[in-house]
Amino acid sequence: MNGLLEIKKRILDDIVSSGSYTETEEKRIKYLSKKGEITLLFGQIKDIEPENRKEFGQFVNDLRTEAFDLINSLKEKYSETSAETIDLTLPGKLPGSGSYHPLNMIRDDLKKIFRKMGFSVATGPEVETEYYIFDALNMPSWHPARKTTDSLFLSEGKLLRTETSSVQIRTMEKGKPPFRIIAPGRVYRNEKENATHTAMFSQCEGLYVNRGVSFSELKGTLKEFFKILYGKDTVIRFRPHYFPFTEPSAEVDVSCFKCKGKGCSLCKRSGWLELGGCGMVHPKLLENVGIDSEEFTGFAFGLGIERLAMLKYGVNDIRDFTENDLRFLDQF
Ligand code: FA5
Repeated sequence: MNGLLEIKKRILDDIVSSGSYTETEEKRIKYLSKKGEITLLFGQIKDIEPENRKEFGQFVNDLRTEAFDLINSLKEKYSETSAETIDLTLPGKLPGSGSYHPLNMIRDDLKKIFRKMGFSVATGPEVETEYYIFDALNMPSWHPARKTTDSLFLSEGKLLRTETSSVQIRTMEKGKPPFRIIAPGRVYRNEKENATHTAMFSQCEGLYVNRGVSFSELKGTLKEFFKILYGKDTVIRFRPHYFPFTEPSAEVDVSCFKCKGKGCSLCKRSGWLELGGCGMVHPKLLENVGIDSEEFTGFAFGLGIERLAMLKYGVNDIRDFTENDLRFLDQF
């Protein structure tokens, strides 16, 4: 037994003296592998006198357990601190960073610019009733603009809003003039999709109602907005148009930022890009919400948010905004 105790002390001292993870592993191989010293001690059991065999076997077994535990705890210690397991020359892993969606960025720009001009932000539901989309917007049941082809109807006479103009009515019926609001939000149309049209897109409605509001204020407001958004050299033009809810009405074009009005593929050689509709609020709308149209006048506009973003970021296909392709989104 004395000899065995010496062997035990030598082995355990040798293991404890390991100074690294690699050295500890070498000791495991030296003592506990198939041909390791402790493993080989088991092979000697058969040579021991029968009366001592049990004691010998127990001793070797305990030695193996002790050596095993010791090696494991040393390995644990070295794997936490050892430089061998941490390669300091590897480049660090940067945390993945997200980016804002370009439509969110342009919406934030819109809100910031119009807030500075005194507009507050209003909202309305995307599921609307025919009253807010048609009747209150001066499109009675016989009106051709009420055709169902580009509206998406739901059950119980409800429909997905086709334009944010419904928020004009919802805002005005809630209070008394003056009103000065913008209403950015999603709209839906039963449309064939292409590079400039999608069935789901966003608009930003604008409404200003007060005493003595004139068309020149509408022009000034939009002119200022586009200059802040696209730069001071931006030129806009108004083309006469028809909307049932404004009179007079116009479409607003912005000089193509890409070719500076000379004509290019983006603006289809016209030098202009159509971004929205606008006009003076039709007196019928004011009357529909109980506002005296002799006393108050107003202007309204509706801008396509995707179109604004296409211009700002030079995006040639509107569908890119909703495809969730990270190669596109990572650029912003
Ligand atoms: C309207 O929706 C009117 N409500 C705008 C308005 C508001 C006029 C207030 C007067 C007063 P329009 O259908 O032209 O108008 O759409 C306005 C803008 O939305 C367009 O100029 C365009 O920028 C954008 N737009 C229209 N249809 C689509 C579409 N399918 N995909 C993407 N953008 C669209």
